[in-house]
Amino acid sequence: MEAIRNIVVLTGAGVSAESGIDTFRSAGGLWEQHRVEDVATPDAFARDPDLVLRFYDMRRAAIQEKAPNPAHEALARLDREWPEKPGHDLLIVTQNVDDLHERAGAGRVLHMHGEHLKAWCTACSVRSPWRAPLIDRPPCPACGARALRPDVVWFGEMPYEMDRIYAALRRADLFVSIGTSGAVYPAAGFVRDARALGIRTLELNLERSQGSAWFDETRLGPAGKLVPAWVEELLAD
Ligand code: BJW
Repeated sequence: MEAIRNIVVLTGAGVSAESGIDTFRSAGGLWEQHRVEDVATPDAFARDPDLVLRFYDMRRAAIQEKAPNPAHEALARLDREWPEKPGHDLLIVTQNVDDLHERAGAGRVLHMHGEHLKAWCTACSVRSPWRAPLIDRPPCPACGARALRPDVVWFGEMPYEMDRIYAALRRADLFVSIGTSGAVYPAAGFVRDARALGIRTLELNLERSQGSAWFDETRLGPAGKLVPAWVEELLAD
């Protein structure tokens, strides 16, 4: 087997589950009787902004009470110990909008679905660090307009930094998907993109994801156990 030099890791809500953050499709995927697909859309925000802002205010407050778990810590270890030099790299692409990868110490993290701890001004387009509620329509720190929205990617919007993700995939020789159901595109399609590029693919998840059949290998179990074991194995090689 050829040596691994370039790794793209994709993480989803399952990585943060053991930190006490609910996944999207657990408990029937409902929040106060609303499906995530009915709250996380530009149309929902236009129709009922208070409902959507309340949903995000609650989750922004909740993540600030949570701590990274052994899966985040193992990926931070990989980030520290995996060399960054020509022809050798790592990119952790996360669909998660929490900051637990960063709080565990990982640096090479790309938030393709945005971040809870940022607000985006729809008047001036500036994104500002944000920890407080948005429900009272606070002014934008940059322009003063009361036009802030959560800086997250809703259904129908373009995920962030897709060019950088596809460029990393083209260079990669290993694609690892951790704790994601494979229900939401374009992330759900990365495994097929990786296969088409001839990249080895590995899935670490509690149960088989929707795209499981596309992976060369699947390991089933909690991320807090599987990820430290996989990182140990990779660094020992
Ligand atoms: C554990 C565990 C433990 C539990 N250990 N594991 C028809 C067909 C195909 C596509 C479409 C379609 N109609 C519309 C679309 C496109 C749409 C889409 O995919 N819809 C689907 C519902 C079909 N996608 C979009 O609109 C995206 N934009 C787009 O496509 O733009 C056009 C484009 C074209 C071409 C290239 C590029 C772009 C935007 C998607 C935005 C998603 N936004 C959300 C909300 C973010 C803000 C917020 O947090 O509120 O992102 S939705 C939600 O789902 C969130 C997540 O990041 C995302 C993925 O969820 P994830 O992480 O997989 O969580 P779960 O809950 O689904 O799964 C958890 C997994 O963990 C499970 O498998 C568990 O078993 C496991 N697990 N505990 C390990 N302890």
